[in-house]
Amino acid sequence: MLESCSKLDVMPGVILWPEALACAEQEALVREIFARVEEAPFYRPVMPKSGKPFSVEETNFGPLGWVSDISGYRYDKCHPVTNAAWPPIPDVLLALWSAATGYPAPPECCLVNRYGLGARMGLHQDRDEAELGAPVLSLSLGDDSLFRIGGTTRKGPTQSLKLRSGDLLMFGGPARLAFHGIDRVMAETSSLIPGGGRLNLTLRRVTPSAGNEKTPDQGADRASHAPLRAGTGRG
Ligand code: MD3
Ligand code: FE
Repeated sequence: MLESCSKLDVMPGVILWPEALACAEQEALVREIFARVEEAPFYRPVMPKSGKPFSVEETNFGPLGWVSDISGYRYDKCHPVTNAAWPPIPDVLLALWSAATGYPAPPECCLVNRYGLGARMGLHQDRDEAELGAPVLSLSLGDDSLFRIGGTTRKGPTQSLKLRSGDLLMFGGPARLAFHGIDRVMAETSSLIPGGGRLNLTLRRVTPSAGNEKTPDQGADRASHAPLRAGTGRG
């Protein structure tokens, strides 16, 4: 997987594989996603404290799901509406994770964001994961979108990148704590998703893998495996 896909260095720590999944693979994955959504429906999270609703709807696959409610952000084993365990992560995504990241343990969370008309995601950092040494892997499906990424502080320059259906992005090393967001989605640029719009799937390692934990003696150095191993042997 990914062997036949060209790879672009976007900025330090960010690698893009344009069209990592072919059209038929995207269609098959969308069917798998919507089968899982039957048991883990999309819901609209709210912001901590303010209770303001997100413009995206979300669900998760895998042993842990990222959730947001009035009390805060956290990873949870259960869907907040059904209270059921999240469905498993589709195999094709597990294969992309190991091919792209080389991380020695599987992702624990696949957060699914659904962007309908006018949905966006403001600039933010992803730092709710205890394991910040693992990269985050993002797959875009459906309508094109305008993605923005900056540095590790909220102010400062940003770069914009158009993301198309099937594009795979990896964020590791110096980019793992970069501020990023989705400025807009270009409506009706793809017919992949039933009902239109865009899906983004992010694969995350939440807890350190065995042998990669920090101990009092062995601090951050040992916890960080080579974050961009996917860079070896391809492209
Ligand atoms: C850079 N999602 O779910 S994907 C998110 O398209 C999120 O739905 C956006 O930001 C989306 O948190 C952007 C690209 C992305 C995802 C996670 C990252 C970039 C990242 C984590 C760390 C650094
Ligand atoms: Fe994010």
